[in-house]
Amino acid sequence: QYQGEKPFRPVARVSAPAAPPADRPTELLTLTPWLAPIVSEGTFDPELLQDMYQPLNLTIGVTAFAVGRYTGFVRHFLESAERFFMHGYRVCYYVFTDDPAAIPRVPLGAGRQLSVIPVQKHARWEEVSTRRMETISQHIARRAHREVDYLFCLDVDMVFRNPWGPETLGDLVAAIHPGYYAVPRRLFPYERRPVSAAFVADGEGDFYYGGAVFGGRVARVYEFARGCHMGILADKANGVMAAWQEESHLNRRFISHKPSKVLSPEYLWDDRKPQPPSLKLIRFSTLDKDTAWLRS
Ligand code: 2GW
Ligand code: MN
Repeated sequence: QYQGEKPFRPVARVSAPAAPPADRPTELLTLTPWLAPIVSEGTFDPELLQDMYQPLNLTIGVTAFAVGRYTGFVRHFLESAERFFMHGYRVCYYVFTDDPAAIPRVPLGAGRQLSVIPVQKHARWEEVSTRRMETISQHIARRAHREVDYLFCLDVDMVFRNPWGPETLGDLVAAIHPGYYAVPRRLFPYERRPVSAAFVADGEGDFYYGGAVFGGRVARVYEFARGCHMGILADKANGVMAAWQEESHLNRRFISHKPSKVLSPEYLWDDRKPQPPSLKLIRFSTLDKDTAWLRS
């Protein structure tokens, strides 16, 4: 079992060649092979969506975990969400933390509320992120299923920079990982050991999704998170930790339970990467954080 430091994931640099090689388009697909839309700027009509979704009077939930030093991200996360996330909709933020007193009371717009939910702090860093699947599914079963229609589960070390609206709503929603949207499938960092429940064989897989963004109808998110949690538990019983923890399990599950909507890297970017020309808008992005300090 892996016991050491979390390995630093090298940031894949997107070089900008004068002309892209013919076999590697820089434009993203707009439809998956199973005909789910891949959402990016220009693929939807915001006014039409507004007219369709506003009358439904939906409530959108957000989960974010802020354990240990990650409480320091909450203010920026919430303030930016207030500016850009689901403007004009009812929103419930669920912030899970080991230190409720450290969560800032950010002023929220009308119809938007914050719930701070205490969780224990796990000693091992792998547990902090892998336990999220368990906590999310329990929270949906106990409470969120009554309070929200859709739920997004997001990393907290990120900020919103541009509007995130009803174009993101779907039964089961995944986001393409910013490091792998232009990478051939054989290089995707899936879990490759058959001993793991997250195992992905060569030739399997569609996209490499990020663990930092997933969501959908609350009942579907329940099933999804629970399924991932079961895989994580099975691995734990076998003394296995998947290559990228719950992100590996999420990727495994999205192969057999295809997302009905896929978000382009506009919705899951990383400030440590230069913005490629094919990406028109960055809506939600990982901050360039001091990884060593955060995890010490
Ligand atoms: C995570 C790793 C090592 C040490 C601490 C933590 C940690 C994470 C923590 O101390 N406190 C905490 O609240 N978290 C939460 O887990 C927080 O919400 C954070 O955004 C999330 C994922 O951890 P993070 O952001 O440090 O990991 P990344 O940005 O490398 O995330 C990718 O890989 C993860 C698996 O290791 C997850 O799948 C994540 O969803 C991915 O984006
Ligand atoms: Mn993160």
